[in-house]
Amino acid sequence: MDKSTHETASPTSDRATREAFYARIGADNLAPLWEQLHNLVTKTPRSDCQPAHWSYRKVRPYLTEATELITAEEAERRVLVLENPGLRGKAAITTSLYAGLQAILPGEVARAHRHSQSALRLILEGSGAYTSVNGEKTIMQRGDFVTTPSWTWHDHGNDSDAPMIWLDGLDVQLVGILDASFAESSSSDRQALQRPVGDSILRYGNGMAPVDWQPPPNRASPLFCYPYERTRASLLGMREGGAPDPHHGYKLRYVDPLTGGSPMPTMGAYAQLLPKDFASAPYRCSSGTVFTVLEGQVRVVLDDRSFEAQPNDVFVIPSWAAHRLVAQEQAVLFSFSDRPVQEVLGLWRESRD
Ligand code: 1HN
Repeated sequence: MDKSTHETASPTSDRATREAFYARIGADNLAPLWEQLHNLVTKTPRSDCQPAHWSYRKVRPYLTEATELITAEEAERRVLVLENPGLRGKAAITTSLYAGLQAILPGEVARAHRHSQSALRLILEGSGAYTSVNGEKTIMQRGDFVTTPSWTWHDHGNDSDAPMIWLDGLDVQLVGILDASFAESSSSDRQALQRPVGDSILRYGNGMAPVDWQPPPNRASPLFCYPYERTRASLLGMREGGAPDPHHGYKLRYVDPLTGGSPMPTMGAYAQLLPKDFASAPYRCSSGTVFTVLEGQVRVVLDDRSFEAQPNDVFVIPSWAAHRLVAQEQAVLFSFSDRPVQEVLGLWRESRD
């Protein structure tokens, strides 16, 4: 722009005059966009979410203490929330997602309820506890991925002889920003079961489906348990069948077998195998992502820090944070993010450097 034109077009007002104006219009619920525009529309994502790492070795004793402090019954859900250091007080691990570690002792029950928020679980420790989802019980083993889609009744119980610990992931913040939270408690601790254990895997998990199947209103997969045994077999098979992707190693996404979409509309979940001595090329995407290590150990390298993640550790990579994954031994990672939401809205991006 021509300098003289610019100068004549510029109103002259000092900071104090402007502040006084902002204060006056503020009383009428108005604000000047020009003071905020650069923060609202950034060239690339700017997140308060920080990279963070929770060591299971450090957190596990706190979970034991929590089991001595409060019963699952009193707590409703006995969970230690993994709070992102940049988002403290918001029960958020990324801007859009919640994560926590839940402990349930032998004989305990976490009573039935349902809510708009979708939840996923990744079993970290113990075996033989159950989750029941909409009338079907599933017995869980380490590494199993289990969903409780929006508005499905769910309760957990531990009929085994050891504590059971899993990672919970929920779309709490996403549902919160939409003011779309509804919840209901059941009058009974355990919901009535309507189908035998394993029914949904037999109906939907064998490349077939009941002939008149119609998609449910919550748009979630009717398959709600993905046993680790099968996931692991697929990853190992992929390793035999070709070279790894330079950014991801051998990476699979969990799918709704009826649609090919994500198991729940608001969260995508993934499992990946990094072969021994694999060092990924730098990668970033617009979905803040929560990872946990199922096998091996992984060095996570970001621009300004790096850390070593061991089995059952959880770590989070914020939106658009470039990172590399380095495996000195073969490793398996589970991860989840809001990617399906961004994709359906046409927002999701990645950069493969
Ligand atoms: C919830 O329902 C569970 O059912 C766990 O196990 C964690 C965190 C926030 C809101 C609901 C569960 C939760 C939750």
